[in-house]
Amino acid sequence: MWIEPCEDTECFMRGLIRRNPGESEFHQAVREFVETVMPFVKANPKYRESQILERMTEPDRIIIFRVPWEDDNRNVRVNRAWRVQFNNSIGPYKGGLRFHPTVTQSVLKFLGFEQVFKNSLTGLPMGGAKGGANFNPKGKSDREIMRFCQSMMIELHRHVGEDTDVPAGDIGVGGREISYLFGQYKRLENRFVGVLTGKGLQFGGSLIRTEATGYGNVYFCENMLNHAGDSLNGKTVTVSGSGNVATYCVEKATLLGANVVTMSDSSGFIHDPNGIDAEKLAFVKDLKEVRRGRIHEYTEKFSGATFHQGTRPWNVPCEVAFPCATQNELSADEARTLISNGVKAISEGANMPTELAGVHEFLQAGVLFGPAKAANAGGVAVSGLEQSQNAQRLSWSREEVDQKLHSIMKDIHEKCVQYGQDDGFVNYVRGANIAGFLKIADAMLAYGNV
Ligand code: NDP
Ligand code: 2IT
Repeated sequence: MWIEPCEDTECFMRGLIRRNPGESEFHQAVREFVETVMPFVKANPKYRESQILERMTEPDRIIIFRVPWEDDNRNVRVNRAWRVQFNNSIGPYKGGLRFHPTVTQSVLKFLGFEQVFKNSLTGLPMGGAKGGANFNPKGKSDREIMRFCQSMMIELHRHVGEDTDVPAGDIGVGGREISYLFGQYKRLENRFVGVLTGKGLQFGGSLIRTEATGYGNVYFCENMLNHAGDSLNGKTVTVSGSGNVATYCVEKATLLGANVVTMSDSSGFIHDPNGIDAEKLAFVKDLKEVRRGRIHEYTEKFSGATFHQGTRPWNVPCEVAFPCATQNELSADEARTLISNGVKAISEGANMPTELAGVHEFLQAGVLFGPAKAANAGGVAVSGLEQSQNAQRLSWSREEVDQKLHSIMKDIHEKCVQYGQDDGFVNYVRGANIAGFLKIADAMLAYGNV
């Protein structure tokens, strides 16, 4: 008997939810994808009849393990860690590690799923994965972080490798954590290879990797605005977050002539109508990276700025918004507020920061909306360039890497336009999803029933 594959999103989602109960973030990421890709699959029998969407939404494997470690008071502590190896059709698994108390299997599955198509869009040979632990790095000493990373790598090293799976940073995992993880991998394997990206410059890291996600997001946004006959120059801009992605997004937007007026952390946001210039941003970098302080301290240093506890920056009028903190940090109500305040473009630095109903609001209102898998692909793209440099045992100059990042973001923009153009309006969500899908789907079909 021939089993008819689902031909509409609701039918498909019923099955997915039944197979993955309770995983709301994963359901959300898949729904956003399937809404735009299903009509394309339906129109192309080779994809539909091979159950390609059913296969693509099932990870290759998930590794779950215990991470025991000792805190500074010699208490034994235990966390849970995962590596979701989602799809390696077009290259070794690649994607970040997140350390945050909200990490669950659902969160890592949504991130791994997005990573597959994001990596495909970069044009580089990278499969998709994500990992992390429900470990809270806040308030931990450097030595506690070191012990945690070393313990995590004792298990993780069996599952990763330069041609197998190459992790990198994400929320709560930056240069310090990557260094501890890399050092431990090297001890365990007695091999010096590019098994992680985002490494220190002394041991195989790439110039511009630290800046790449934030810079790439701004390049993508500038591409969207230029395509619509506009630019960032002179625009009032809001940014959320004050971590790696937010910091370099603020830096590049300011360099392109924008006036960035907000940054945030999980306790609230600061509003500085005079703009967060290079000097103020240097203060934020030191505050968050070195002193590991809170964003409200900004207002003690710079007069004219205000702190808004427990709220997000989306009620501040702006022409361009860059959500760069975390998933679901911009609701449908906040989307409507941004639209009524005249927002022209949204470019997602974080992964899935906009609730799905908010995405629909922006698209209906004709706002330029750069979805995460396109807009924040610059980070993993430069990770891919770090892998190439490691494989060659060479280091490229800052200018060379930045120029490559520029052209990758431009190519991604062009792919989105190619598949998302609709009577003059570009639906970047559809464009990114279909362009990302095609390369993976064609590889999977070539491999047969995998
Ligand atoms: P960081 O850890 O450097 O910074 C995270 C920032 O977001 C901090 O300001 C943090 O505030 C805030 N934040 C984190 N969780 C929450 C939460 N639950 N509610 C409110 N605020 C929160 O991470 P990154 O800058 O690296 O990552 C930010 C986003 O960008 C994530 O969605 C990540 O997946 C995505 N991304 C990162 C890439 C990279 O290369 N690093 C590449 C592509 C995407 P606080 O200090 O209070 O915790
Ligand atoms: O979400 C992401 O793309 C990242 N956290 C970066 C992944 C990477 O491998 O550089």
